[in-house]
Amino acid sequence: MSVAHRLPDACVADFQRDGFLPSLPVLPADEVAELRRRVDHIREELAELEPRLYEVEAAWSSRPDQNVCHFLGGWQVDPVLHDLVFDPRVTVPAAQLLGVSRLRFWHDQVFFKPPHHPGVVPWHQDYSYWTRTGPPCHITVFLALDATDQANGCVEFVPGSHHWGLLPRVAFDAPREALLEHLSPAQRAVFRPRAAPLRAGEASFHDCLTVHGSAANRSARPRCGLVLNYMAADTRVLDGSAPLVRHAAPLAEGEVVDGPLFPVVLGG
Ligand SMILES: O=C(O)CCC(=O)C(=O)O
Repeated sequence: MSVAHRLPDACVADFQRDGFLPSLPVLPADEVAELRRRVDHIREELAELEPRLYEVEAAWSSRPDQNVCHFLGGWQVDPVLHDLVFDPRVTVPAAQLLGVSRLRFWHDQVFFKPPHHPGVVPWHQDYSYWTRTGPPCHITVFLALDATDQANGCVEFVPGSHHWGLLPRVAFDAPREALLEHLSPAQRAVFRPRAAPLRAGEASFHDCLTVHGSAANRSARPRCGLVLNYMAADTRVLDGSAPLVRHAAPLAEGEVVDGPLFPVVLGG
């Protein structure tokens, strides 16, 4: 793996201990501004672009005043979002933290909270939505396209929760605390979320089993996050009953997740 963009060993140790790396500078201001414009464009044209995306969150479509704007597959409609998927400033630290030499793209997501908006992202584990692929060796990169803090609902992580095993899946529009009823008393006792504020252009990285979520945007500022999800290149299909994402060719159970929508982005 190239030496450029590699993280110090201490960052990897923190990630392994906590299940997340809270912030890493990734992109300069001009590139963030360009991405932000492009995400805004997709949001403005969402109705027209929807058929080319993987998914627009149904809970948001039906109640946009209550739920966070969330969609997947922007990399399929915008060339700058597309190229970011392969960018070593993202892929090198992601592979290093995941502990793999070959990294595969899974999908992208946008989470947008307008100013003064009540939408939350309930506590959840990403892998609870991804159990059709496995074993769990996936990582999420949350790239802030706006500065995020507790006032506008930055992401918060529960340190050590990546060691808790798989918890039940929570609906996107569930109450923020819905997951808590599924925790053991011991897990609840150490449930101490840590906010991960970011400057625009910084990213957090988290393990697919790390419990995380975010509060409402109480500020006058928008909060836009572009999320890139990756997995070990040898991740397999565990349920071949339907394509893994819209537009993907069907893959049989047991096959390696492969194809043009799931490119190997590092390690050939
Ligand atoms: O935007 C948020 O607050 C949540 C993001 C998230 O769930 C993720 O990055 O996996």
